[in-house]
Amino acid sequence: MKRIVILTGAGISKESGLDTFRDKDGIWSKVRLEDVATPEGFEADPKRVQAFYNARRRQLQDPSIRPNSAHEALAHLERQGGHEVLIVTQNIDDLHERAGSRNLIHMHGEMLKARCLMCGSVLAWAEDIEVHTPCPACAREGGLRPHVVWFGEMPLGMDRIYAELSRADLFLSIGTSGNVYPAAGFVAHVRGFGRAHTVELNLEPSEGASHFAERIHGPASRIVPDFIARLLSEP
Ligand code: BJW
Repeated sequence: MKRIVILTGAGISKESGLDTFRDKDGIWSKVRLEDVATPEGFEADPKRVQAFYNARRRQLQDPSIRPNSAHEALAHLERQGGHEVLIVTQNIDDLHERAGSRNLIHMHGEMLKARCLMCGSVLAWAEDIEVHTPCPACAREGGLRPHVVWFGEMPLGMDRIYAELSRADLFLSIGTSGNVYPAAGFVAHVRGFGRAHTVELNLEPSEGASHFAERIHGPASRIVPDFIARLLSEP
């Protein structure tokens, strides 16, 4: 039985039809991250930020957007029960859940949740949020925002994530460019304990590729199922 921690990023959802951030045609080639992914951007123009997330929330709920074989392989690994599996995803989509993964931390939040800045409630949310949409919990207007983690904000679940990284036997990093901290530093944290095997599975070498003991490059829908099949066939 291995303790496996799996970090995922936008690349795992690319073949499901969701854009990555830093690829040539990615989200940051169309909008400035300072405008839509910082608390300062939200304060300056909440309407623009809400419109950006409203569009992505609607896209996520389009029937064409479905988990792909990489999400499914990770869910299969957890269901098999032979290993302790934790997925730490930077993604705000719900494709891991839809594939069947249950032990999951959304460190950058969730697109299908809203948070009220007035009363602190976190609510399931599938509709558009307008600037004056009242909070269903406290009825006040102007405080609802996407439940996502912007630059300069503290990612979620960090205590549990670092505890699990410290105990891991195997660390996989899938579909992430290694540009954004603290996630980009997880591999160094794991290696600091000197016991876990570390593997990068990405379309191309990431920023931090040299920190991984093993590197496998190609589309997630192919390399992740192959890797999981190999793992499950080990004695
Ligand atoms: C495929 C594929 C296929 C394509 N198959 N692969 C200097 C040093 C250290 C830290 C910092 C620093 N300066 C600033 C910081 C902190 C900052 C940071 O990291 N900045 C960097 C730019 C340097 N980080 C933060 O602010 C974080 N908070 C924090 O540090 O808190 C501590 C703290 C707080 C306050 C005060 C002091 C300390 C918060 C980061 C929040 C990130 N938020 C976003 C947007 C919100 C969610 C959303 O709208 O979706 O999260 S940014 C965006 O980047 C999103 C992602 O989750 C995140 C990571 O992107 P990801 O997943 O890696 O995507 P890409 O596009 O970059 O890469 C995709 C990869 O897939 C590529 O490699 C492709 O090749 C590959 N790929 N197709 C397999 N088919």
